[in-house]
Amino acid sequence: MRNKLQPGKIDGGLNAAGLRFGIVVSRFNSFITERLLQGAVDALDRSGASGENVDVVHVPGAFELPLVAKKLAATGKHDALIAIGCVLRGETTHYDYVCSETARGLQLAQMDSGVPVMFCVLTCDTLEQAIDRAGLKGGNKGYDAGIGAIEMAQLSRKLRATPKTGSGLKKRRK
Ligand code: INI
Repeated sequence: MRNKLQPGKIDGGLNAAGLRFGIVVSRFNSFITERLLQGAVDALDRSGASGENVDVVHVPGAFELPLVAKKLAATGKHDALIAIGCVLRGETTHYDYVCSETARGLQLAQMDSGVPVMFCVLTCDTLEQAIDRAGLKGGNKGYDAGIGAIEMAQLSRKLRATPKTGSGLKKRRK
């Protein structure tokens, strides 16, 4: 049975023209993160973004991504941010702390600021797993994050709070 009611839909499109993006990239495991960056920039470029509307900031490691994402969001210059990193499991528990704090910090940055932050941080057991996701068998997760950033940027613009009309609070004529 088909419903008679047709709900209104709010979707984010995939046209990046006129949208502004910030990309934060970790230098740690740069062999991987620079390929993810290329993928993200490729997605924005193919979707109509222009160079002057895309800022790229490098940080030492994944752990530093959240603070810079938060600071970028506070500038108010970007419609969406992309955080790029690659954490590889080592012999100690360091990996777990870096992964969890990076994810938590990036989520806090987007929730506190209201600016979408794409989580493009690979968390892999092996270098091979990371390579697969940075342009090989698993595609390029940077490209995917770029496309996601466009959709979230569009959605954010559409869902921006606007003052209600017809509230009856008209300005009194002098
Ligand atoms: N940073 C990463 O981005 N990836 C890693 O795999 C990694 N490992 O394995 O140690 C890593 N560590 C550095 C960390 O992000 C900070 O830069 C460092 O602890 C200084 O705060």
